[in-house]
Amino acid sequence: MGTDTTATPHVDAYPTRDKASALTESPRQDPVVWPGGPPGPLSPAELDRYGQRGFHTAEQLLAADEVSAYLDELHRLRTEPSLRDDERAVREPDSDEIRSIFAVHEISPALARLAGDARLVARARQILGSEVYIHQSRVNYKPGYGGNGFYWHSDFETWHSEDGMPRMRALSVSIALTENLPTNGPLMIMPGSHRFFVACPGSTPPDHHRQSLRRQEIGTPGPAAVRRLADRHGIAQITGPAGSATFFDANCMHGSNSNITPYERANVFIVYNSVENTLTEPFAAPGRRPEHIASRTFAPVSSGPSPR
Ligand code: 6CS
Ligand code: FE
Repeated sequence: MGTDTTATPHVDAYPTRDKASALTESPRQDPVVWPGGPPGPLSPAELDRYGQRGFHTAEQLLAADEVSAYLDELHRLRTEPSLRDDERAVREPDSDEIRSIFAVHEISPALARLAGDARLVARARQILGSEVYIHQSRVNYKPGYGGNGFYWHSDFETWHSEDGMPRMRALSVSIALTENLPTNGPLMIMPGSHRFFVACPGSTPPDHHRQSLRRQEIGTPGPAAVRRLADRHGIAQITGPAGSATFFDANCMHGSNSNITPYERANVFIVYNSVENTLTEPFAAPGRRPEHIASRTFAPVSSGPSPR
């Protein structure tokens, strides 16, 4: 099921980078919780709070035995010889350590089961108001003793610019497979920042992902915008026990610090996009990114066993 770009004009609702007339901040033009979705496990109050803050944490969504099995799989993948020179494995900018592995739901049958788990998919469908497909999956290893962080950014700004994602109708689920402490580089989100689109400076170089996934510069907001958002929204640290799952809107301003503690922070991220929001052509980049980063297979996820 492709996208006929001749029929639908390539309307850029969120100009940024070299398409932005000024480094402005503009109001979100899309719902956060989309209407028309199937019923699901989130209560009206939880949906309302997600709409306001841009994220929701389901504490200990996975049982301890599931966490242990998935963490073993992450450790296996990190040393898997066949991934050694695979472009889906992204290394740290200043070492040979693996920083992330993309398309893990295609590499690992165990992580494919996680990506199709009804406890995740049911919540995504409920929030996005439609069937969903997997736009991206990845493991972010943040080993102890110096695992690097991720500077402030909106995922949607990148997915819009570089992947051609038209509207804000996607979300990420960050599944903690180790305890996320205040000290070991947890995800930080500015609550409510998802309601504003921040245009970023610069223009996207060819094959930008080769740089941006190691240390992102283009596609990050300027210091004044970061200061304005932080002063207005504050910064929430997403901490919690292993097994917790945080659902966050594609446009949340978020980032994470490096991890110099001895306690690794290993999370799996699954990105669900609405089947009504499939990728077109990049809005501010010279070409498409590879499909292991931005899937162009738009078949709806068929979710697995019913939520526990
Ligand atoms: O470019 C991307 O798609 C990735 N970059 C970051 C920093 N977060 C989202 C995603 O993994
Ligand atoms: Fe991100």
